[in-house]
Amino acid sequence: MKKATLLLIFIVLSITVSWAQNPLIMDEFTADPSARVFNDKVYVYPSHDIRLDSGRFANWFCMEDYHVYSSENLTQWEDHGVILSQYDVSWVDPSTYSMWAPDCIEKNGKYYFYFPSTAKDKSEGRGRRVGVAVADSPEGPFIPQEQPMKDVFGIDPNPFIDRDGQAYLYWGGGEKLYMAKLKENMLELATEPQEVVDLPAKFKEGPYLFERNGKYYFTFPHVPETTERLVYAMGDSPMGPFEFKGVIMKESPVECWTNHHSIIEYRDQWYLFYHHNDLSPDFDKNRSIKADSLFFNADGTIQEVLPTLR
Ligand code: FUB
Repeated sequence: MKKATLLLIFIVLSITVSWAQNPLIMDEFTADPSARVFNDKVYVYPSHDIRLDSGRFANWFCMEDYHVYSSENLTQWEDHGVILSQYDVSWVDPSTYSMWAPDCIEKNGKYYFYFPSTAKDKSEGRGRRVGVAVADSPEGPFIPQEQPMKDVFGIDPNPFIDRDGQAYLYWGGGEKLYMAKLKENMLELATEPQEVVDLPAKFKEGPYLFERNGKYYFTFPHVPETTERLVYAMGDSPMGPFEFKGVIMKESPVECWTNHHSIIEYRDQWYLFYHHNDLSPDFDKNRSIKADSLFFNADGTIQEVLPTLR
């Protein structure tokens, strides 16, 4: 091969490698990445961390709006701007900063964006409600419903649509994780919330369900001792029973109390999206989203993913 050709290959490879960066977003703090494939593009719907130095929310999780990002190569991300702000949601108390981990799903050409608000809703005065905002495009504009979802109390909503078209919602936060079927309208529960049982004890949140080869993977962050690790259980139906299998990503080797993830297949490769506080080493509530390849064993179990460290 000619020297010039070799040089060209080297330059192309160098550019490709240097573009393949973690964290994915460098100019905002982002957390809780819910990745989805829409129209052959990857869209990520993260929480948008900010920081307040004083007042009731000083040095706590503070989020007031959501951006969506898209990419076709997982290295160059387009920021589509704010898709929903707490100030646009009529039932959210605007004196709070409470728009935690969201997720989005498509059904019949409509995009349903599920978001939790830890603020007390104005009608019932209860915190930890989940709202739905609807759009005609994955990039919005998302129009929020006038009221939070009935009977859903918690955080970290995760919608899933099975191959037969039945939709489900998973959520949690604390000691318990819940699931229920959704109605055809995607806005209301069709069944009573049911606890997902037979999971390890202690703190759990951020459920994320996906299907592969007829197996249903119920995945979630779990705190055995110090920080959150990502773990999973498997079952033969979207509502279990699920058998606990083990770890997808171990506890953080350096201090970041939370982790929160999603798992997608894109162009024949599976990926784990997760977060860490790479860009804010001294304050672990300003986080940054990341992604790494994920692989399965022949029996369908998941190989542990080692986080990219900076
Ligand atoms: O981002 C706020 C909370 O931290 C999320 O709801 C949890 O999953 C954890 O990542």
